[in-house]
Amino acid sequence: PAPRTVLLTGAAGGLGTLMRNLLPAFGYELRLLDVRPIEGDPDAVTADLADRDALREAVRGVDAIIHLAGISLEAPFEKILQANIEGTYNLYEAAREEGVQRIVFASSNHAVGFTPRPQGDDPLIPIDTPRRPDTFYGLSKCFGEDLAQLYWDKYGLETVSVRIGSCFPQPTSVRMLSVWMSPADGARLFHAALTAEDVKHTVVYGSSANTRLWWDLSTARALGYEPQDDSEEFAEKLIAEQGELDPENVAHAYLGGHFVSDPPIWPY
Ligand code: NAI
Ligand code: 15L
Repeated sequence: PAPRTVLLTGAAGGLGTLMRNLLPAFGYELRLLDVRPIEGDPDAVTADLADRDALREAVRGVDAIIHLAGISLEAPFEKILQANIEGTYNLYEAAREEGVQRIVFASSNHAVGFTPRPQGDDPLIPIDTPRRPDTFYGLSKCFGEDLAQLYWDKYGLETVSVRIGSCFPQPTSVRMLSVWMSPADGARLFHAALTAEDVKHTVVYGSSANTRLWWDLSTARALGYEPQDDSEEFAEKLIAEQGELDPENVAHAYLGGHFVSDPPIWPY
């Protein structure tokens, strides 16, 4: 049967807020979790991914989990280790112990961020391109994908790992014209990932049907995902403001954009 009750971790964040507004229309009952309190939902769970007892209670009885919680940008390794690596492990253990059948894992394009972006007539980047994380953050997403594979092979717990591009209300850079996923397409993709049959561990790129797309959406489409949006309507304005991507600029040369070259700035 299709999942109905879904735990949404990271529900207070940017993507979590978009999804908690969009996913109920697909028929889901969401249980929300975040380390930050969520106003307006008295049933929301305020808990850290480090709190194993709280996770076990939060996953009990849900049909599936959308796992968004964690640090979403580069940060010191120790912080990434705790929130993204140990935190994701703790969540998978809780899911295994409580018999949850499926997780949709928010991976990231930064798991393959050091892959040169296609230029000219280059082919789209396939889903099985070697992983080339561009940050400790991207490395933690590689860990999450491998953890998902292990829990499928060993325990039969299914995951769809979504290497999200940039999911924001609108694209705000020329790079995002290639990697943008509209919130509406994000909800469509999460719905497909929750309902497709027999996914085992499937890895997909998450973006809209952008004219300037850099990667291959076929594994996402195989789940039943049909993107409806294209960033091209924003292209003229963004290119007028920012110029075309410069192949000589290292921050424009790879899938991960400026993540490959940013000096370490630690926001946390
Ligand atoms: P965000 O930073 O706005 O939200 C993350 C949420 O996780 C925050 O509300 C934060 O309080 C919570 N969180 C952090 N550490 C936690 C912990 N130890 N325990 C419980 N909650 C914790 O990030 P955003 O943009 O909403 O991204 C959500 C997920 O999607 C992240 O895993 C991110 O890596 C991934 N992603 C997002 C992309 C995007 O375009 N928004 C692109 C690629 C991946
Ligand atoms: C990510 O993984 C980040 O979580 C998000 O904030 C964006 O920076 C996105 O990648 C991106 O590559 O634009």
